[in-house]
Amino acid sequence: MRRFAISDIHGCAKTFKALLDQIAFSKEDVLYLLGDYIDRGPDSRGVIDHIWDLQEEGYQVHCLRGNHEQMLLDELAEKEIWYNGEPETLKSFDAKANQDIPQPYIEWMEELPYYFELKDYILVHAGLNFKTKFPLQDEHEMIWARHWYDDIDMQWLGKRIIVHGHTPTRILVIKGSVDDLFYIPALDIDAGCAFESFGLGHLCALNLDTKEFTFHANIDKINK
Ligand SMILES: [Mn+2]
Repeated sequence: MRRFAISDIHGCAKTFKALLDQIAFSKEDVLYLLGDYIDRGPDSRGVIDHIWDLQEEGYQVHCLRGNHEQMLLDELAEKEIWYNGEPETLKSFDAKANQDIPQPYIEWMEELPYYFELKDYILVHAGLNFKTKFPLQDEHEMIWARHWYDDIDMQWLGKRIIVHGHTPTRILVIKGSVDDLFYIPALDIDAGCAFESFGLGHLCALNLDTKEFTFHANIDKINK
């Protein structure tokens, strides 16, 4: 049994499937997905459909919530008025507006948890708020946090490592982060799949047991 984490697939369904092939993901393995399935890439619906297909076939896939799922839910609940849904995302659902996205997808997003706590890892989309006494209670920061490493409470964290995405990070920086775990017990695995800047444009799988990274270059058409 191997444990993997992948984050920020962002509508890049083909790249997601190719990366799973690359790591030879099997039913013996466990896959944790850290949110942001939708937006930016061309096939948001295809990403969620593939997750559902895998789960139905008996693969062990566990999904967290990202801020892009939250923005969609907030807009539908009329908590946000500025997020109208990206054209490519809506197109993938054959929808003209967020309200037309089929209900099972919305219900699935509503059920997504904010974090997973393993014995050796905390998995979360963006980060944790260590300015509060109870970092596992600030759900807003779990999907939105940036630049929080300086606040990490090493005593609270113990020997655990926080694995997250949300902030696109160049491949070389991601690879180097494993050597810094003593000082910064966190790994950002978002290699900016849907971005074309130098060093980004990859989807990353982290093997949680060996701390090895596998990268796959984006093979989905990027919407500019
Ligand atoms: Mn995000």
